[in-house]
Amino acid sequence: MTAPGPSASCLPVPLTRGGLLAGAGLPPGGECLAEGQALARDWTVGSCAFLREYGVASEAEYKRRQVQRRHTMLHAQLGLRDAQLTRAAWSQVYERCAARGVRVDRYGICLDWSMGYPRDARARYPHGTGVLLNAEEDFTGLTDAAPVAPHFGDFVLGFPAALENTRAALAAGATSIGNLGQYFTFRLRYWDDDVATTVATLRALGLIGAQDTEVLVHSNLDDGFAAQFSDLACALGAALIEQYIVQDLAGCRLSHCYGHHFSEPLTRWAFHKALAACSAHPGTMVYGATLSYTGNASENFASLGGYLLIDVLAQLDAPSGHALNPVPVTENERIPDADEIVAAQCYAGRLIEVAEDYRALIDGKTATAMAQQLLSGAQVFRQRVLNGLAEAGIRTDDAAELLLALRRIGARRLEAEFGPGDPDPRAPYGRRPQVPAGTLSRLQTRAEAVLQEIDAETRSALGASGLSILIASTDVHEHGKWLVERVLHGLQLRTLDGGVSVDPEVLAVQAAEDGPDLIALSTYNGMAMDYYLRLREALDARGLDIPVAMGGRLNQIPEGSNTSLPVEVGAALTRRGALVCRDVRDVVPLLSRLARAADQTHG
Ligand code: B12
Repeated sequence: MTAPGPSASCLPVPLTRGGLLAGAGLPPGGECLAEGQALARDWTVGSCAFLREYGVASEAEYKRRQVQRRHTMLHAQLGLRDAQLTRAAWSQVYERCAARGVRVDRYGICLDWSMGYPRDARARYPHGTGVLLNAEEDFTGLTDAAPVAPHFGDFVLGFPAALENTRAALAAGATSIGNLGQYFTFRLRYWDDDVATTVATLRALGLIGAQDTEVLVHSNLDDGFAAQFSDLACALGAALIEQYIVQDLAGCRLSHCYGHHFSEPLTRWAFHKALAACSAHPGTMVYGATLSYTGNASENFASLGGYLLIDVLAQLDAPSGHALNPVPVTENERIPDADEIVAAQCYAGRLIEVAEDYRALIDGKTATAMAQQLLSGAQVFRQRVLNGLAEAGIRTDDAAELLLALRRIGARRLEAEFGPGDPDPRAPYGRRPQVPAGTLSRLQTRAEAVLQEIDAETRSALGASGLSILIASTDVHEHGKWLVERVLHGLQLRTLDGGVSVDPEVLAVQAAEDGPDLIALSTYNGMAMDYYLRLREALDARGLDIPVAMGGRLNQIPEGSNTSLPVEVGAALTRRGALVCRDVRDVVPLLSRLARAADQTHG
């Protein structure tokens, strides 16, 4: 693979039109939408097994029908690297669940992230763990394999290949296409043309909006800004802003998903109520609370049962058309296989049957009050963001300008500038969250617990060491980075922010400029070895012998693998000189060693 040259590093942009749209050359949003609309003459929703089986024009129609019948729908996430294996799983999972009396209503396809690159350039870029569909027939091959609603959720909208992937998904009978949430946060490695990404996304939205058939534009809030806000009112506010862009400006129907980061029952239920109250169209799916999977399979069943019960009760209370996603309990260990998906779906089928009996035990008043708080905070956030952007000179009636400005500002800054919470210098982003997001508060608690375990002598030696650490994450996963930062701050160490989804060559440039004593990397995307070797090469080229600590998911998809299953590379990384960390605590002895070595050199 020969990837194009390194990208420029991302510095905070000034909140002015010049700063936010610098170097953009962005065409008007209306023009991009019109280009997509014109393509609707040639590209329309095709047939698929699901539409034929249920005699519906779209999944939205099916969803409304199921809501009327009070049928709780189920979503399964599929995607092995090999298209044939995915096709086999597509029919097997459906049939095996049906044999147990459980109907899987929809499948989300985990496309590989390299599907986001333009098709003709794809081979030159890195790839990940998902399935690659290179031709239109690959899409139809899947959607004809079983009568399950096809959901092309990831790596379609929000990427440079948005238009070509949307055309293929529509032709294969998909009437739910996403994932707009990814537009705001995901950066494909070695791809920095956010204007091309914006234009392609708007053209795809134009094509979707011009269909005679009802097509849902899907956005997973947790893939977007929701994972990063400390205030859930901002997460709901982001949904309202997306509604304004997608529905009011682009003329499409928007459908949201949430769930990964909603691990507490109360906020999960309240968020559902609030979202249902402000959504005009059926929701796509409620994602499993995957962050709560921290144990082995048996232990994770408790988490599965916990969030799923809330989701079923929430649907009985306020049916929103969302299908529920029982995530297989092995998810934190590896990408689940068909057996594990079937087991989780059957578990959910039984839970749906028994949930009704729990309804009388639940007093929804607290959740209703929190939902109200979320709704009012979200409205404030939406209005403040739009006013703030207008004041900065952004045309808020132009979808292209709005999208690009939001993406370039980022969640943290949006919350800091426009969040509904009162200013509070002790809060993560300078504002007291109205409804705190559990993810960040749990990470904070974890960091405090780690700090408490460190003895006073080590603390004072590290505090006095003057060491500086450059911290970065190799991909969109940033909680590991956040946790490490919190621990290092607690130890009074100097941290340098290397960013999220940063290319190795860019990180090496920053290391050359800042001269850190250690580079701390958090990685999750199945390319730990590839990334490390590229970083080492780039550091060597600059004559830098900086140690590199790595934590997160230390695995790698072997070149030429078609199973998509990454293999563990921790021991190989150690042999190549990386400092492998299995736990955030592991960084402490490393730093102590560095501090002692620095002492000896200077003393
Ligand atoms: C949250 C999450 C997400 C969020 C990330 C939000 C965000 N802004 O960070 C979202 C929803 C966006 C997401 C997206 C994706 N995800 Co994800 N995600 C997870 C999840 C649930 C948790 C990971 C996490 O943050 N853990 C919290 C940290 C703090 O805890 P920890 O991981 O145990 O880390 C400990 C140590 O390792 C250490 N540590 C971590 N980093 C470092 C660094 C240093 C220096 C040190 C010292 C220590 C250290 O600190 C922790 C405490 O000790 C995992 C599954 C799971 N339950 O683990 C999947 C997982 C990591 N994701 C996965 C995948 C495949 C994806 C997607 C490709 C899916 C898709 N189709 O879109 C995309 C990523 C695309 C891309 N371009 O990279 C896979 C990775 C597969 C693999 N490599 O084996 C996993 C394992 C799920 C799975 N089984 O399929 N994801």
